[in-house]
Amino acid sequence: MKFLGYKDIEIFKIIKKEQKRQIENLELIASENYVSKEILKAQGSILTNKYAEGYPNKRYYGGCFYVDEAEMLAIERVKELFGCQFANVQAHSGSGANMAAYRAILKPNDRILGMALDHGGHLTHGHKMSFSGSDYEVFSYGVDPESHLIDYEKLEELALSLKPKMIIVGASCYARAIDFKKFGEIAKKAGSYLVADVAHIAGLIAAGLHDSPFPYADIVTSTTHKTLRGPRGGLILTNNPEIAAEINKVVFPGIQGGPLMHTIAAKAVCFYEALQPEFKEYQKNVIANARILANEFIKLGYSVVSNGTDTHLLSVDVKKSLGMTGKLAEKILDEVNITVNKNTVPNDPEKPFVTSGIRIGTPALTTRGLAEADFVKVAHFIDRALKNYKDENYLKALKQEVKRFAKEFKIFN
Ligand code: DSN
Repeated sequence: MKFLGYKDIEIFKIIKKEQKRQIENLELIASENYVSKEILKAQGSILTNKYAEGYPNKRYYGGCFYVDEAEMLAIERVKELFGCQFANVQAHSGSGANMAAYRAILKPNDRILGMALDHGGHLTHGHKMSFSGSDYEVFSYGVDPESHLIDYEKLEELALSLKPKMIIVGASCYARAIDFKKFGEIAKKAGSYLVADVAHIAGLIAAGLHDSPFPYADIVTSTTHKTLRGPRGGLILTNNPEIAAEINKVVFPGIQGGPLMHTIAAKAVCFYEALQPEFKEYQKNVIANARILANEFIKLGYSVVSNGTDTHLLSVDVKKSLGMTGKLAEKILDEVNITVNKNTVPNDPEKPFVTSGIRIGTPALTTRGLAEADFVKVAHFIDRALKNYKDENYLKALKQEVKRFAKEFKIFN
């Protein structure tokens, strides 16, 4: 392939290789997706040239009329999507959105209660290696060791005895529906703010297929690139005007400078797409496909965390099932063009870089048009790779089989 007209051939060759990988691999990372051509176009647009520190109609730069229109459109659309009154769409990422949410309602060293990382929580929910673990006094809740469901009774006990200033609900590896109403009741009894980080399930909520954290949460944060299928970025929502004003101050000038206007325009396209009826059909398929995948793994004798899923992801305990680590399973699957990530399982004896499990999500492949019968095939590809990994020739042949299968599905439809 010649790169006619390109000066920086090195980087465009790398992009081409990544494009090939995305076409020839089965992408099962639960937090990834394939965006539409229109989102790519907005993200790659000349809006990247514009500085716009501040907010629409209150900027520190001239020439912001058109980017103001883009940001206001993004705000109106996301408010409609999640049924709330205030939105900040400038957060560059989910972690930044969480930092802004916390700073809007907490002071340094305030007490917070979040889900433990090895139970499915997120680094920014109080892990000691993240800003959240060093800026605040952190306690954690988790899941029941048998059912792997959030232990609401224990959570309530902890909340009532600790009286944290904030409880954070949300997870990056929890396959079951979250009871936001119950979290709201517990937070109210404990006198705590409730922040919901819905990054993983935002698309399901937007489609009405998972309960909304509103009206229970004081603040809702999310990324825009997972089930929501938008550009890489963050957002923050609330119904409280005082908290909204604080959030805006914390995002800019508190922790960020100029907003990424090209990304904000791409977020507006994402919210437009998520408001269309087809988006609900897509999310229904995401859940149906995750269910079929979980059932197939159970039929094949695997130990699936929480014994199934209500969402877009599932977690397979490969240590319990096959005696191998999540790290090894991820590597074997990489060799046959199947992309997953190693992930801790509840009370994992292994470190987060090794783990006993793999996390598998259906958003990206559902976007490519795989249906339930295709996901049964995907489960069998994974099973065959993990059970035959010592046979190099077997893996080589399987890789070709997976590649042929993947190429049947376009990344743009
Ligand atoms: N890294 C994201 C995920 O994969 O779930 C969470 O930030």
